[in-house]
Parts: sequence; structure tokens; C-alpha cells
Amino acid sequence: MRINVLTIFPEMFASPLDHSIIGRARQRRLLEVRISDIRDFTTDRHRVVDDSPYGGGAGMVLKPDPLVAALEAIQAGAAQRAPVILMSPQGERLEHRRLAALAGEHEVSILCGHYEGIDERVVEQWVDLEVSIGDYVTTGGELPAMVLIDALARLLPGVVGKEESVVQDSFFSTIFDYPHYTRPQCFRGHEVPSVLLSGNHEAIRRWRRKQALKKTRQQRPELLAQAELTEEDVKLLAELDAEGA
Ligand code: 4FV
Repeated sequence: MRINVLTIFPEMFASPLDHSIIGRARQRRLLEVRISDIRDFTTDRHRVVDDSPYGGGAGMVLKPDPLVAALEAIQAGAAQRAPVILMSPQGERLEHRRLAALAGEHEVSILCGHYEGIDERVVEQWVDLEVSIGDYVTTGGELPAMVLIDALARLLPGVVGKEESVVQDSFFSTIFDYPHYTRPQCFRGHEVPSVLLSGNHEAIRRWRRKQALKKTRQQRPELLAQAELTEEDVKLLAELDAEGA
């Protein structure tokens, strides 16, 4: 997959996408990330990318010209136009479902806003999808873009070693992942749950599902309401009720 990133701070992407799973995916050509500096598409000698807002008000707005010139440069010669994603608090909340859909794309372009945002004509004419990573405001679209790239890359075939660990992920099935433990068996007086030391794989599977349901219900009951629960899940939830959990 190819991901084009348009930003006025290309240096911010220097390191975060060079390590661990994402770094390896890029080395193995499972993922290509191309960073474009929007400033390279300005035509004035001061390489100006922003201007004051029409109608007055605080802050600056990213100008349409260099943004569109950068987008057109990326799309020039491309067989088909790659969907353009704008990272913005006004976008749809980023969820697993959308990431899974994007993982099926051959190429996407991500536009990183900054300051008060970008000229709305670019949003209307050139943006296919606005995405928000959450109901708060960041200083720029760069970190949100990295979050999207990281979470998306994990869903690309071959990027995460054991497919299993993607499938059992939280949100893959709208139920949270189960709690994880590793050595030492006793840490500062806190023991690992004995079932995990039992070697009884059926009991372990069942305990993990029960814990996943318990935490999902505690933290995000709306997710449980959306989930396709098995008969066993219903039994486990009843047990949790009986245990007052
Ligand atoms: C954001 C978000 C976000 C808004 C003004 C950048 C900032 C500045 N992007 N999810 N939440 N963007 O706050 O994606 O341009």
C-alpha cells in the first residue's frame, strides 16, 4: 500500500514511522509512505502556505493554492485517483471499521491541517473523507495522521507477524482484548491469576473471554450492545452479574 502525506512539517514524520512494526513493513515494501512538503508547492520566494481568515478572527488558514498543487502533483500520472483524507476534528470518528476499509485501498493521500485549518474550498472540492482521532484539538494534523497510518498498517497483510494477534485485537470484534500477564508470577505481592498457570487451555480461553466481556461492559457498554454475543458470552455475562462484577 502507498500512503502519501501532505504536511508543512515533513520533519515530524522523520522518526515515528521508521521503527518496529511500521519500520519493518516499509523495509519489506508492504507499506510505502511518501511525505510531501506543501511548502515545495508554493510559488512565492517566502514559500507562504497560510494567510489570515476572510471575515476576520484569530489564527491563520492554510491557503488552497499550494495544497491543491501538492495534491495534483501526487495524482499526476496515477492510474486512478487515490482517496484524499483530511485529518480534522470535524471528521468522522476514526474506528476499526474505517481502517479495515482503507486497508483495501492501493493508495491513499492524507492531508495534515495546521493552524485554524485549511481553506474550505479544498475540503469541498478535493477531500473525499474527513477523519477525527477524537473530540479534542491537536496543534496539527501530523500526529493524527501518524495514528491513522500506524493503525492502518497493522491491518495490511503480512505486517503484523501473527495474524492471530490482529484478530483478537480490541475492536476487531467490538469486544475488548483480554488482560495479559507475563513473568514474574508474583510481582510486588501481586499474583498472576492461577487459571493462566493451569495449562487448561479451555478454562484459560473461557476466563479470557469473561474478562474481555467484563471490561468492555465496564468501560464501553455501547460496544457490548453492538457486539454479536455467543450463547457462551450470555452465560459469562450472567456469571459476572451473579458475581456482582
Ligand atoms: C484533529 C483531530 C485535530 C485542528 C486544527 C489541527 C487540528 C489544526 N485532527 N483528529 N482531533 N486537528 O485536532 O484529527 O489544524
